[in-house]
Amino acid sequence: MANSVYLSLGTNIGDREAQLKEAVRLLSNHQEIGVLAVSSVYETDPVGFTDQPPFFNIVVKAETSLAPHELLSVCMEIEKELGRQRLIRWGPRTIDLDILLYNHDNIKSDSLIIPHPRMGERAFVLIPLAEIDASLELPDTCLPLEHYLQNVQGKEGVRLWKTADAFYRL
Ligand code: PH2
Ligand code: MG
Ligand code: MG
Repeated sequence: MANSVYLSLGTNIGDREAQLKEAVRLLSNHQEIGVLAVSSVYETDPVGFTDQPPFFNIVVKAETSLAPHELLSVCMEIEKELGRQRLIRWGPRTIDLDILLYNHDNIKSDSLIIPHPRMGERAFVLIPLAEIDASLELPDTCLPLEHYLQNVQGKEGVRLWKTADAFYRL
């Protein structure tokens, strides 16, 4: 499974912890995905559309033999399995799985952009991502994660809720 990927998971309706766990379990059960690391769980203030409940967010590091679009399909299947309904863009969801990074690749198609176009401005992505691998660099700008972490707004809206050890055992 030659490709290294990072995924962002978020949820703000239903049993948030159970849904995160189930999504990680479904990822790790997939034949062509191996989960390598799971961050702590953070409770985060909603960004974008702010009139909605707080989120739980995590980042997952995985290896995969799937191509980027195949991985996207698996993410969307898991969202469906967990009962996601797409009602409002950036609105409440039982689970959202976004591909952040796929190797050091830059990918642009109608259905998929990697690195995730908003990851550099989202503290709820950067903080759990840095917990797993602080030495990453974003492939589009070739700037280190540290650069984004120093400049990002809203870090106070990202609060540790449960440590990685207590949340999920690999
Ligand atoms: N996801 C969004 C929009 N806003 N805010 C937080 N805190 N966490 C998210 O996962 C999130 C969001 C769109 O996917
Ligand atoms: Mg998203
Ligand atoms: Mg999404």
